[in-house]
Amino acid sequence: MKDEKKQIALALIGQPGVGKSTIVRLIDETVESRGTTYVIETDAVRYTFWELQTSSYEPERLSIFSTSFLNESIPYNRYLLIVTNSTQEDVNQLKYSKRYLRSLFPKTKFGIIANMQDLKDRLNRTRIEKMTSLPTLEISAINESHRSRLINFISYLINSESGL
Ligand SMILES: Nc1nc2c(ncn2[C@@H]2O[C@H](COP(=O)(O)OP(=O)(O)OP(=O)(O)O)[C@@H](O)[C@H]2O)c(=O)[nH]1
Ligand SMILES: [Mg+2]
Repeated sequence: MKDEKKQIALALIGQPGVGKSTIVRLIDETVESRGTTYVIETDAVRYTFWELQTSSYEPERLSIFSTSFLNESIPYNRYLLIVTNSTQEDVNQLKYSKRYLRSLFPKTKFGIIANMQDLKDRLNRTRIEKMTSLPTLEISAINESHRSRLINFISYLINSESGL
């Protein structure tokens, strides 16, 4: 029989050290990286996670990355999860890059993972959603008890029409 699993692609992008790899490991600590991607399979779905480190959302790297991501994912079955350390500075950069990101990632649903909520002076979900108009998850990826929040957020993005 042919492979009829649903294919979902999720790109985690964000500045160096904001917690992208920790987030993938929070979902599945045994996950193995295949080059630049990580694959997590359930009976019905194959989730492929991509990770891109981007300093200041620089255009060259982003456009190279988006070309491969778009080539290897299915329109509307792909997600861009922008990971931030939730500082004012990082969220501001993200906010100013949003329009550009939208142009690079068509037919892609967007969400924000507002990581590092355990550290001081972090913006909360309400604040970030106001600034960016994107659905946002507050999390601390080093906290294993936040795993279900992360899974629920991803399920919510996958099952909702908002965020496009
Ligand atoms: N306090 C705190 N530390 C975190 C959190 N998430 C990740 N870290 C730590 O931050 C460091 C960087 O995390 P990574 O997951 O490697 O970050 P990354 O975005 O993959 O980094 P690059 O791949 O280098 O761009 C590690 O030491 C993590 O343990 C968090 O929510 N709170
Ligand atoms: Mg990493």
